[in-house]
Amino acid sequence: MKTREELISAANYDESRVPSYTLPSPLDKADGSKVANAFEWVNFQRPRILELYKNELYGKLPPRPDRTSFELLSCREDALGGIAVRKEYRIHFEMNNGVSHAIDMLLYIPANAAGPVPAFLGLNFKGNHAATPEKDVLITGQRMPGLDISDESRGVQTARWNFEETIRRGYASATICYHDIFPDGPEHWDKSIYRLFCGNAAPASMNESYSAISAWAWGLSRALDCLETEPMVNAAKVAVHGHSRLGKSSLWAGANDPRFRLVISNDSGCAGAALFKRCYGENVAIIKSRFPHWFRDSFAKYMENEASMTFDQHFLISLIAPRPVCIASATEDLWADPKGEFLSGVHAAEVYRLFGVEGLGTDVMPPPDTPLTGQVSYHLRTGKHDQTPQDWAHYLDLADTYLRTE
Ligand code: GTR
Repeated sequence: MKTREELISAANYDESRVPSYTLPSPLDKADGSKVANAFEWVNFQRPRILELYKNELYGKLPPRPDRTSFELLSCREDALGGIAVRKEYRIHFEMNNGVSHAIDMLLYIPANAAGPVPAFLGLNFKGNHAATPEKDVLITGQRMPGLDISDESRGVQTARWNFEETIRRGYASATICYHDIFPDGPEHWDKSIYRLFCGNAAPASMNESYSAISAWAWGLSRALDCLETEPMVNAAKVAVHGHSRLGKSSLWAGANDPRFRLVISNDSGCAGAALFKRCYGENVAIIKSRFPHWFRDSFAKYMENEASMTFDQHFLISLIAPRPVCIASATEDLWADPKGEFLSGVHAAEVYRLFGVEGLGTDVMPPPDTPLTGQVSYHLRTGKHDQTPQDWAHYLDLADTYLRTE
């Protein structure tokens, strides 16, 4: 086996060196026949593929805790210069074994809303306080050793969150720091929500069946539970979104929890929207050796062995059908393989068609900055690996289409 550094320096960025591969179809059944209709998909094939993903890639999702409660920690009626109501919720999890865990959610809601509004929900990398320009938001992310939670870290990711524009367009927007659910490191199982289920000290051996990505997806569903209790939010109209590793998590959350009405993957790359079998940019050997805890241990068998996979990431996109899904890439983000991200949308079409829904409607990649809008949508932004106001403009347009109608 090559070292991690050797694997990274051998990553392929040359389209002519993409290995030839045959993509399996999500409609192929174990007995060799094909899924014929939406009924068969929903009742037999979809559960089988979801199980396959739990076994081969992301692991299981933990159950709901014994008790969950929502504490309103703060409410400001004059947030973001008066355009928003700002709430901070603490979501408490308690178990009969005495273990508890809590995560804090920051929520902005348009101040002038006439009734419950649709919402965006996503995890953040650096703490709720880093996502907002407002300096009096609670510091979060403390569970992650070494994360900068000083006052200097306030507001450093404001551009990535774009709260003001989202509010102006009539949407609520909520976020939680992902480290509060599972601090992002292979040695942090015992600080993660998995403690709840293990009488406090979750051992790293849990990686045999579970993963950090499953914990983050689980956390998104628990945040949605909280939004369901918030009278100013229409929790039946929530878009789950995420950037990069958090885009992998939003796809997995959308696959598991059908309450998410729109699922957005921003530059999610390898083990997100990108096809594994292209082996372009980041690949299984690189990602599993750098971030072993993101996936269950059994995923290691595909290191330098993508050809043996009986599935690829268009299966993951298919698990979201027929709900709208958006795949976004950036031109300079070759590590994430924009073309591979696009192709998983293309190849999910046969499942969307079972529901009478046209997928991407083309297999030709659009030029940069000309989004394809549809129930499966694709957007290639000029620029780097990031989630920018330009990406948000596209997501807000999609929300106007898919979260405003019945
Ligand atoms: C990288 C990783 C990517 C992506 C990214 C991120 O180091 O290789 O798969 O997840 O991190 O999350 O920013």
